[in-house]
Amino acid sequence: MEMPKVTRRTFLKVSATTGAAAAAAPRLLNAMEHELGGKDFGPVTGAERKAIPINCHVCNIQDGAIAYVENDRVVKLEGNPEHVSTRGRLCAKGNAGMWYSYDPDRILYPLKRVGARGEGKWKRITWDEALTELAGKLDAALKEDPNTIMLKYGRNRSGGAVDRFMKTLGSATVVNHTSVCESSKKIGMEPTWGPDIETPDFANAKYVLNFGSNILEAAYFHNPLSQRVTEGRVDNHMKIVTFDVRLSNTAGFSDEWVPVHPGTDGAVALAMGHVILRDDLQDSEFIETWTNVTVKELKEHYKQFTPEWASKISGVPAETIERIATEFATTKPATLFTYRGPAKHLYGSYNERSCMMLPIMTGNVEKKGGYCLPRGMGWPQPSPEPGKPKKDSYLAHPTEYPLAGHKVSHLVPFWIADGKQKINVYFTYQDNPVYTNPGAMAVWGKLFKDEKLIPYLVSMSPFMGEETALADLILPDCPYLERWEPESMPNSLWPWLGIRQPVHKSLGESRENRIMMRDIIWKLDPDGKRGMKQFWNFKDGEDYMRHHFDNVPGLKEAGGLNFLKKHGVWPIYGKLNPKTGKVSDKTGREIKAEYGLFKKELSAADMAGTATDKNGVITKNGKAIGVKRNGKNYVGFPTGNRIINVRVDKWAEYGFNPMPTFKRIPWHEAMKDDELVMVTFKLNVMKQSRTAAVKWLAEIAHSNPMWIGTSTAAKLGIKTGDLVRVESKVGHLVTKAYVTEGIHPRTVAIPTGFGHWEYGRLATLKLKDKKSEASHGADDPDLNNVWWDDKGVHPNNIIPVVADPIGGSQGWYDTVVKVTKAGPNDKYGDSQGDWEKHYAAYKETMRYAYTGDLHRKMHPEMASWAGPGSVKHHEGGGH
Ligand SMILES: Nc1nc2c(c(=O)[nH]1)N[C@H]1C(S)=C(S)[C@@H](COP(=O)(O)OP(=O)(O)OC[C@H]3O[C@@H](n4cnc5c(=O)[nH]c(N)nc54)[C@H](O)[C@@H]3O)O[C@H]1N2
Ligand SMILES: Nc1nc2c(c(=O)[nH]1)N[C@H]1C(S)=C(S)[C@@H](COP(=O)(O)OP(=O)(O)OC[C@H]3O[C@@H](n4cnc5c(=O)[nH]c(N)nc54)[C@H](O)[C@@H]3O)O[C@H]1N2
Ligand SMILES: [Mo]
Repeated sequence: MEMPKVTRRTFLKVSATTGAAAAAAPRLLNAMEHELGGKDFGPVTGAERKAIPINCHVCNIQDGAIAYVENDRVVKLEGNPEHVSTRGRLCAKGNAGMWYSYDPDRILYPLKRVGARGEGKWKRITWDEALTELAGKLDAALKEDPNTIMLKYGRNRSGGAVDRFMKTLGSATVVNHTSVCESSKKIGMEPTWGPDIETPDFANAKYVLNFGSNILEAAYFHNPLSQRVTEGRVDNHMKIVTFDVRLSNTAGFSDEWVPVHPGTDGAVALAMGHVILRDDLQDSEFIETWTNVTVKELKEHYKQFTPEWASKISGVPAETIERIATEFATTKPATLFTYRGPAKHLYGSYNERSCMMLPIMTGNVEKKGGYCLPRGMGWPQPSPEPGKPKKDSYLAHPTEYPLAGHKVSHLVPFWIADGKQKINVYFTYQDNPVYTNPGAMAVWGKLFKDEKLIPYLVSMSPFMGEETALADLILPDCPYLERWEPESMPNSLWPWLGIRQPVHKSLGESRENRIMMRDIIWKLDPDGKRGMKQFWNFKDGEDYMRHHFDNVPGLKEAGGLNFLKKHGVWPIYGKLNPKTGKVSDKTGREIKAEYGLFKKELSAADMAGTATDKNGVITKNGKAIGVKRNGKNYVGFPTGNRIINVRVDKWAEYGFNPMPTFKRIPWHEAMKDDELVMVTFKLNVMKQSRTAAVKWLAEIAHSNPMWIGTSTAAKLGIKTGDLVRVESKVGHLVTKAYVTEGIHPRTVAIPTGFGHWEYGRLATLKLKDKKSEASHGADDPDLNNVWWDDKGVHPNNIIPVVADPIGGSQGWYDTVVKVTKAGPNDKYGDSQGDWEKHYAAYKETMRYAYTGDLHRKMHPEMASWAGPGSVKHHEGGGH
């Protein structure tokens, strides 16, 4: 039996934007289905135990899981052994996911604010009262301008429902959280090869370069990828080299940890490229065939990036750069992985592109053990679908950041304060910028307390997070174990579709997101006369899901949604061996993943009605669908010209360097001897703010001392456990020190996910407080067993906004600080940010935008660029 094919159409979708397209999915192997027989009973309750497959949503990896339920209560969560990406394994967070449901401070009823914003005084109201009040506000806003209705979402996995809701209202004011997440990585990758992420084939690689991703603890896909890293190391003697400012657990698991000065990965990667090209170790055929530059041009361009130059900037010895570059280029197959380390800086997009050039110039793309395109699947949306809003929104598409396709959400409060756009109703959904964004309470808290700027704040949330606590109206959403959602993640070489389904009855009066949004629309348009109701004709969440899944080719024949309800994932490629991770058919023969997706040939039917231009680009109905190379018609890469763009002409239009390059962070260059760079990082058992109330995780990690290097600490007279004062240009905090050899001497690092001032009694350690009358029926006796009294310190108040002028990303790892021993008036947990100073930082960062004066200063070459096609090779080399 052969492996189900990833068809060309699937690949196109996978690689195109995240927009939902119909899935043309692999053929299902019915024969491989497992029939579960018999019944299971809980040893304690004696009740029947049901096993319900879902996709996890404690963080955002969406691992395949199984919920075991007795008497309508979840007793255990485990990995789904049929899931081809996560293969029966779930991380610590995933195992603790039922505490999202059973959080004793969970919000179970609609709440209306009665005190001042943030005062914590609420009145329980009925759903009808809540919807009537909200509909009144929406009506008024719609009369003025639909764009005055804003929705900002964070971890949105609603499968298109949130966007549908806003389109139904006719508003384009939809903002996400991607600019505080990884957007400059995406913006570096997309114009280069199409998709916004890679799937490194660790299991089959011989050599791995990891720039700033904590694969084993965080990163996208840490569970599926860490399994493959382990396989590669154990079964394949793979070597892995990790560049990080600190000794993360991934760095510790690597063969080599190379500490870099924050923000300088791009320079190191360029210098490695220099060595590879200088020594003729590149894959010339791949470059000439599949990129838009010649080897000659590339060699010429990379001449300036010498290891000595990069060494001065990054602190990585030139010999190390030489050696690792040579090892990487001469060990095949090899791959690269990056995450937020290189990307979360002023010029993060440049860094990402410089890194991804390494697997490209060595021809490791889409090879077994190489740097592979992501594989995922889409699903159709129910029809009819609402059209695009009539007017665009500044907040969603700020003109100063034309290349930042994933938005610049962290500057939104300043833009609202500056009057760039008027807001009447602000919806928040799975988002907590008051805690998770730069400036935190000092910026977002100030915005939300201002009733002139935000007249009406509605939170759809099951939890009293820092943002929800400032709302006027709270609509109790269902946590992930109580709702229907479609899912797919390109987290292995095997594309899949999955679902979440309610595994127990929703608690209290909570309503799952798509039903809550449907009810809002129904209230606004009860008889359908406004034309809104037609888009929300769903009986319930399951009914909505049938529109997604019952007509997907392949899945349809297997049973559509019913198949997914039973298995949680589709397709089931074959029998998974949990020990080896291998998939085999009935006869025991291995089913292998496919490679070389860009080299799939277009069929005669595909070619019908196409035109091929002088560069070989094949278009059909005005859309590029492939590229002709060496007489063959290939599908190519999902870019505009179907090849890899080493030179991104679009960037030159706005005065950015279209070639792989590096720019220093000017304020890092000007750092004084007593200044350090503060970075933050994620711990394996915490997920930003969302895990705040999960008691099993809090018991493992509840505080976050600041890492500081041994020699640096010695100079400052600081020992582990000492109180330290950390001061940035926008504020200061007081925390404890953890002295370690495992960090670059010019860097300090604080884990995020701690120091809550809202999010219930456990997160805030206000254990003696009474529970709110609007929360859970039964209290949790474990709240009396909390033995720790340190909740940690949250760093975000003292982190200023920085926006990558290209990718729009927040420069989380750019903050310059001064660290001293705490003084007599400093108290542990102090954390002060100042709106005026944050505002000044916002003004400053916008000067780097392509319209700003610092852009012209940083890119003096701008004037001499004649635009696309006639690019001169400047930059790099020492400034
Ligand atoms: N356990 C857990 N897992 C998670 C999450 C979580 O909160 N907790 N969050 C999920 C989300 S939303 C995301 S976006 C991903 C993020 O996944 P990652 O990007 O892997 O995690 P981060 O901790 O953000 O940063 C990665 C590393 O970058 C390092 N670093 C900082 N500055 C630099 C630099 O200039 N150069 C280099 N080379 N390294 C640097 C940090 O020390 C850190 O170890 O993780 C996802 N998975
Ligand atoms: N200092 C620093 N800050 C960072 C980062 C960093 O590296 N350093 N990393 C950033 C990254 S990578 C990211 S992605 C962002 C994440 O930022 P956010 O998306 O704002 O944060 P989360 O904590 O994932 O979740 C936000 C809120 O969603 C709500 N929520 C949780 N589950 C549900 C649910 O089922 N339904 C509804 N309706 N609401 C729910 C909770 O109230 C929670 O507070 O944070 C960023 N913040
Ligand atoms: Mo993220």
